[in-house]
Amino acid sequence: MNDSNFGIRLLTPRLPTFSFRAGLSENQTRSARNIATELRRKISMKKLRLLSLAVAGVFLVSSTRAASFDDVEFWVGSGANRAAFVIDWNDGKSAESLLWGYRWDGTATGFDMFEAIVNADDRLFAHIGTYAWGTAIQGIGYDLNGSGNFSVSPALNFDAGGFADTTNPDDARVALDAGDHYLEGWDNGFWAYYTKTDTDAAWTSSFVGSKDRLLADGVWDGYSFALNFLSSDPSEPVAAVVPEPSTFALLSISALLVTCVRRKL
Ligand SMILES: [Ca+2]
Repeated sequence: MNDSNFGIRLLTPRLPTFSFRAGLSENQTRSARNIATELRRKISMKKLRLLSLAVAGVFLVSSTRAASFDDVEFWVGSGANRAAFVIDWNDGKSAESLLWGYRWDGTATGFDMFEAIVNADDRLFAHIGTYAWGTAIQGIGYDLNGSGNFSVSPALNFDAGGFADTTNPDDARVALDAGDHYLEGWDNGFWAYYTKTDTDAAWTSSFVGSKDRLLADGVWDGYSFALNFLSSDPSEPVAAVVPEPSTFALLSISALLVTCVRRKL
């Protein structure tokens, strides 16, 4: 690590480290400086917000309901351990924030959970970038209106699991269907990574990237899009739903059942 990176790390101790690893381009260095400036501003704003919350706290406690594991409808994986996973686009489209669940045995990282959920949910898409310093989550999309169609412009070739892996992030990339979620960040924003130890804990900005985050039973991971590098905790999510079987699939199953019954006769 060189001196300038070290300085940025000191200024931004709670931001994901993958933003600040070695080999930064000029744009990335500029982005990192922007983050540091915004963080200083954010800390002042955060103090004001905390003060407001403290004053209004007695009213907030009774009206705020946090989502729990019981709210999860879309579970991915199997095993004795459970983690909850939230994505908050902060884009004004309802629902902005969605919830999934992940089960596993043995060892799993935050990225394992992210990868498994994107692969399992046909409505969820991710644009990642594999760099010498690590993996960046550049863009995340969701077929919010459930049309069965999802694409972005400038185009990306998503694989069968819903992943595109390129080192060409573009802040201007949008979902072609205006009813869908898609946000990508590099120069003007980023997907902020949050974690919490259990349902009732407060969200905190992750100290590490998702590949270095070891999951434990009961934890929560969340991604919240930070436009202009102004990050905010993931807001209370709505459960992502498991897609209904399509009419075609139902007809195929019916035909199969009829065939089986006939063969028995
Ligand atoms: Ca759509």
